[in-house]
Amino acid sequence: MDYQSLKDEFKKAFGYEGDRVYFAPGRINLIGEHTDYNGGHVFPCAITMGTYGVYKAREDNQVRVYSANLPDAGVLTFPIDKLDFDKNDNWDKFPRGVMYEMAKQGKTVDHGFDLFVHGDLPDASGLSSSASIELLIGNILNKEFNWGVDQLTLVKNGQAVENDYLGLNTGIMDQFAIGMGKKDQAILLDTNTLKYQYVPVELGDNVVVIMNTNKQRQLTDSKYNERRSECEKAVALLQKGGVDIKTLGELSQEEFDKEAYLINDDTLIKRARHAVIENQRTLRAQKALSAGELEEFGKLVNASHVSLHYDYEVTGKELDTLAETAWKQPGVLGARMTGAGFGGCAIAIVNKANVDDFIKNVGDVYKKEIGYAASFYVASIADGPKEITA
Ligand code: GAF
Repeated sequence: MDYQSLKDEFKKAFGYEGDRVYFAPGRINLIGEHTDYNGGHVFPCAITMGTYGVYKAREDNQVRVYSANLPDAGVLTFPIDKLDFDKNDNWDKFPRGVMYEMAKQGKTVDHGFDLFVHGDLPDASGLSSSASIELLIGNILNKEFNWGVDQLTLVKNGQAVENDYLGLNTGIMDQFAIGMGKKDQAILLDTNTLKYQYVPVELGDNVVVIMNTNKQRQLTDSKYNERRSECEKAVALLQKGGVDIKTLGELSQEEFDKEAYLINDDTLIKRARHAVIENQRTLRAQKALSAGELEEFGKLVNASHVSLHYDYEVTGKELDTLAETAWKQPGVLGARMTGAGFGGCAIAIVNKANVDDFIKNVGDVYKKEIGYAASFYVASIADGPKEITA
């Protein structure tokens, strides 16, 4: 989306010119799924698809927001000092939540503003449209109101919006990937310590293809919270048996195999096994990628999907159809679901020469098996939030 058309859209929504244009990316996760709330490693990157925002200060105390993605909601208005969570809120829960959580740190606004947003991330697709809007708004307000806070503060604030304001027990991966994103780099993040390193994504003749199931999101939030509490129960049982850990990310596979009997519940053992082995697999995958061992990297990506299918049980027919069909195509190094699962998107690493056939073949099989079409996009790995100029 270009600068001028965003400014034009602002004018159409509010009837006068907006001032500045900003952008925050979405994200894909290469590997390390459902490890971030288990103290493990994740390996995501920001992408060029994301959310744009056009800002204009107001002289009164009203905030007015309009989303081109949700035109039926119209212009939503709230005063700068009425930020409490209201379950009837529309998408303005995001600006209100960002402002509510930042106010806890003394970062407030002293006048209202108009904000137009337009995202090119497919809605509820597992590419983190929520974290994208949280970081977009955090960065806009940081700049416009001279808060002077660093990106990590805005990242943690985005997570606080999810956890404390909206009541979703997500980890920090999405906000971190978006806030700290760097062009052509993935981020290996240790969610226990928040230590991280940038890792060049050098895939040779291959590209990352995003495959969207287009599945309507159902029960994702409650299932997500259920998985998280299953892992917490497994940790509590290990602790009760004398294992000295706070999170599953602290265990090696050997240690886990030795102590798993203490969990004494088949479902909880499976959940914990995924979290432990996926964490180790993520470290191996980063090493393989950095060493240029792309086939090994692809195999680990596939193994991640298998574990998310059998042990974590968050894939479902749509994501399985995409990944399993992708594995059979020529020129494919690996494929797996990305994000929370239960729908949303998968990724595949595909040789450039095979991409057109890949999209056609996987698309045909998906339509036949599932009854509606999947969508495909070639991903480009992008920088984090920024201001856009003409
Ligand atoms: C969602 C969450 F928001 C992340 O924190 C992470 O847990 C992911 O699901 C699964 O890896 O995107």
